[in-house]
Amino acid sequence: MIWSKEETLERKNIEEIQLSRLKNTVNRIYDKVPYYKAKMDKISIKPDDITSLEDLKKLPFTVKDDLRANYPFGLFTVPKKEIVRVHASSGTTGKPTVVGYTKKDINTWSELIARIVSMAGVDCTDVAQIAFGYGLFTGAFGLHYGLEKAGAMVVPTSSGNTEKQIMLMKDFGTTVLVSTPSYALHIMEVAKKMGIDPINGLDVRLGLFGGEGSTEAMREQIQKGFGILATENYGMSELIGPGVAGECECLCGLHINEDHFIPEIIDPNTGEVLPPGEKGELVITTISKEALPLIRYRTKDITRLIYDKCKCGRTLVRMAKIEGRTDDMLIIRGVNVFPSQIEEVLLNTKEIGPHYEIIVSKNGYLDCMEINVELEDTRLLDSYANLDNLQNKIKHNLKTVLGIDAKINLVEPYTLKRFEGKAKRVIDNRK
Ligand code: DLL
Repeated sequence: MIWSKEETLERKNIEEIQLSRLKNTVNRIYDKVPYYKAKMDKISIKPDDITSLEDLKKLPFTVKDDLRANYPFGLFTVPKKEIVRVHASSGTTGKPTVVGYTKKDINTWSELIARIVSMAGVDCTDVAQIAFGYGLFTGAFGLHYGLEKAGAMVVPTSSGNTEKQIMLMKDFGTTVLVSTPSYALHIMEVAKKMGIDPINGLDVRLGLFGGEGSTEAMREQIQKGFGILATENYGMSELIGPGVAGECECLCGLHINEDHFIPEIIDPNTGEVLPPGEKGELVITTISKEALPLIRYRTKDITRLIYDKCKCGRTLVRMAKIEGRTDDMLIIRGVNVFPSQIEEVLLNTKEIGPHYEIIVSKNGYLDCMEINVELEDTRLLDSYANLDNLQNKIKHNLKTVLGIDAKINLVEPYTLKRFEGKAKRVIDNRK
């Protein structure tokens, strides 16, 4: 279902909205945030210099360090009394990145989520179980209010407590699972252990997955294992949380809510804006947020934009599945490797399951990569020759894709760590 008319506007009309909102946003940050004013004054840009969308390029980028430098509320454009909610990103070191919302921001957020969940096929007959952690993370609360707005019955189980999660799923007739893709895999596996067939024993028909990257091969595993349509949605705490973009039922890229976010793709090394369709770092300018508007925020996520009209009728530009993050890229013996490339090869090998771990270390001066991956079927362990063949096959396929060697360790099922939130599959011991 198409939730709002803005999803199908002609490009010219979308751009009119974008320009008018961009001008308001630039005026707002210049007037209300001394840090932004100083940044713009330094390069002699005034809000009046922004007269077209092309002028966006003249504005400076914002990066995570800008938020850190202004911790906790320094980039807010409203006094604290107008903030009704804060969330924070789960920074592993130091202080988190804090984001704030006015009442209007919270309404906008619910509206955008209602849009993306409707895009994926949710309606008022659905029972949506939210298996993201409730708390400072934006995932659970963001999806919660938007799903309610779309009319679904929300079951706020939060993440973890997987057996109980599955029991409620069965008893309440959950039709929509909201989680990270890796937690969905784990839920699937635990259901099987409990003697519940994820396909016939549960009513789940749709997944709303996000918060972390995953490959098409992973999507296929989840779709097959659960018997569901696995859609993906994208967002980031700094930008609003989930709600920036989402997939419709055509599964051909994530529609960006362009009347609220202007996307650009840049070369991450030079900062130059790349021509339409080229792959690079996604940069987003928020144009409707009150409390914490961000200009040209560098997401570090790598994707490309797709401008052709989607079969669903929406005209909103789509972003391709995120390929990785500029800070996730491993450089191994001089070769750039994205964990998603490894995942694609592993998950396309039928004898192994979707659970793996990448370990990078140094042997003297030389980088070494080792991959632990679980076998799907323990029977392979009985034959040394079969194991050896499989190891060599994976090694060969990885070498073809990456151009480098990796040591493959095939391990027994259920031996690697499982994740209830965002998965951490890379251990880089070189750091
Ligand atoms: O993960 C917001 C979110 C929650 C989005 C739930 C969707 C669903 P952060 O914790 O700030 O916010 O992490 C943002 O997560 O820059 C991406 O690298 C990654 N990410 C989020 N969604 C996707 C996705 C939330 N669909 C960071 N595909 C982003 C790939 C994703 N990566």
